[in-house]
Amino acid sequence: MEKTYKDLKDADPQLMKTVIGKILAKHLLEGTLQPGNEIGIRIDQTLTQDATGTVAYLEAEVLGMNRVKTELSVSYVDHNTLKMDHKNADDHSYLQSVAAKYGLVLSKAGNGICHQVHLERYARPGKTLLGSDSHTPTAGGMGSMGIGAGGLDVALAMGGQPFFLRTPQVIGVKLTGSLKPMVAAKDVILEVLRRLGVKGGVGKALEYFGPGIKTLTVPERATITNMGAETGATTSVFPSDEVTLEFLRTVEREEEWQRLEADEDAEYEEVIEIDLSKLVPLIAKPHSPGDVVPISEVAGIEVDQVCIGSCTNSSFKDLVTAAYMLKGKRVKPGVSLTISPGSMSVYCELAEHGYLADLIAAGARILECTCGPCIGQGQAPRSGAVSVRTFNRNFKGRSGTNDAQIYLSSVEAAVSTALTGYITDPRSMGELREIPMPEKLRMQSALIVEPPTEEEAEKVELFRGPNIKPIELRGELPEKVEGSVLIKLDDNISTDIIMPAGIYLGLRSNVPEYAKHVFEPADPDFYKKAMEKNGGFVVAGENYGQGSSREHAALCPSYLGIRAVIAKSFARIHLANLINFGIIPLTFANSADYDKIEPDDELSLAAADLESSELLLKNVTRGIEIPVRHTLSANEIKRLKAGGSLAYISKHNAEKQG
Ligand code: MIC
Ligand code: SF4
Repeated sequence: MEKTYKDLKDADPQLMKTVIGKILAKHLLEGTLQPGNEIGIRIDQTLTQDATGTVAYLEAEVLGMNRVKTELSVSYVDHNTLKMDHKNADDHSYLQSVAAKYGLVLSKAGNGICHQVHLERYARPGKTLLGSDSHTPTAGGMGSMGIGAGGLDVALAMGGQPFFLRTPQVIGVKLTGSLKPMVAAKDVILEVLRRLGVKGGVGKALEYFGPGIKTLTVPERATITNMGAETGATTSVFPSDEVTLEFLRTVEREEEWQRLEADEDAEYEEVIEIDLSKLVPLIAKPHSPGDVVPISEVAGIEVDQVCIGSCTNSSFKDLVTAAYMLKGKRVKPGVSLTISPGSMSVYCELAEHGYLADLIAAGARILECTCGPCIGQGQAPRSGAVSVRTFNRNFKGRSGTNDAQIYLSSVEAAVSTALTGYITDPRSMGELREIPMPEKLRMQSALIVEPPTEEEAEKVELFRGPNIKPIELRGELPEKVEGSVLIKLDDNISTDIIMPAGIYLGLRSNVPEYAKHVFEPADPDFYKKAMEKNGGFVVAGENYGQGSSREHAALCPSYLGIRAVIAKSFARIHLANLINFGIIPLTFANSADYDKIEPDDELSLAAADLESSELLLKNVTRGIEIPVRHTLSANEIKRLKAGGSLAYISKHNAEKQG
């Protein structure tokens, strides 16, 4: 039985009627449940993946990690599995030894993409899941509350600490009607993105309701909650109903079902209404998941590559759809089509029913069950190529090719495009016949490693390859924070620009080396400049740090001596990561003041002024003062002054021990 930890008399009564409010209430440990308020919640489950996991566990070691205190913690290996040299293999061995020592389940390379595997095997209605990956809300398709966070926050949650967040405003997304043939769940989330854009969800959470939800299966719901991350929303959740029960039956976990629905008289802060029967196939144009148009607007553009997979669209249904559409046909000779199954269970099932043969015979190249091309691990398109992908992100350069044009679509649209060789409205391909789904999706466990007993775990030695460097703690904030502006950036700067992944993924456990590539896509000389000037300031526009949860986008700039970022606004996870690593996040009180700072200007700020949420930033070069703001809580200010949360907590732990 779950306990209620907190007196809820001051909680927002409307919020308490929603699914999200109900889950938060059951897990509330600190604070009052009112939109905008900081709260601390209990975390039931955590997940990490290899690209963010090594640093999360290195941080957990700094914090004095013991056996995990959650109900379940899983360490997935899915992002970087190519093993081009020892670095990658060493990371995997470190993760395997950590899992054994501290009591985590390990999902080995090849077992599948963390979110797809978690949905199939572990996500449970009503639970909280914190993951060091921004697409953790995928579990919301099951009525679980998945939240993406930096690795340090996940490390703290594994140690039984509360997770702190601002209570989101809940937006209700009302679905009515049912999807027309060749229109998919992906089009639903693309429609949400078309309306909200890439920052419309910041500070908010999306909750789906209305008669239309009954027409969507759990994997379809998960496609929708997965890509809700692209709106900037804290989480996205569907209720847990008969459809959820049916899915749990398919994966033989029906005893884990519980009904979880909003009260009938629930009201949302805002409602977005989507009539599923009126939706048309949509597509996101380069280079933003928020740049969504009806596919008919871009139909006819010639395409070089089509990639199917990623945590958004790699379920059994997705890939059987591809097999049905490709059976007996041939991919256009000018197109390279790749398919990455979401999990080994999906992969096996495809093989068993003969679908794999249909895909292969049509000319599809089957990749491993990993993130693969989605995070630039292979399949970089040729220069200037057009690539249509069923993924969730198309930020410039993320594919590995800077001038490639990446479009995001449903599986139906992607397959249609692979068959014709140009962007194609799937409705022009005729109707798909009803796809029969198996009664059971058998879970394959050959690549899952359960942790040993506590006694055996004590004997486990942690494996540390030469590329795995310990995390250095940052010193306290000086009284005067001074330096020059090292870079000035536009709106919507993604973490793929701040800290590129792709070919550098092998450096995730080595901060000093990885830091050499900070801001490389925006300014190849950034590292040199930061070293010469001994750190400084970053200036940016709206929604700074959108996208990934990778804390390296704060950790590495912090290592280079970046002291503050002054932006028009921030993305949620990145804002938390900046605080964790001692970088002051400030916003302009008047957005127009963005024009009053130029690269190389000398800036100065008194650390003591942070006690007030409104303060003045001196532009010494121009002899002016610029009003800036922050939304930091007293606790966050303390942490920042100590050099970030990691420095603060380790100092406290050391003091406690004597
Ligand atoms: C992504 O999709 O950008 C990633 C790679 O999965 C990231 C995590 C990372 O950078 O390792 C995410 O979404 O958080
Ligand atoms: Fe992996 Fe791509 Fe999903 Fe990130 S978005 S977890 S890289 S599949």
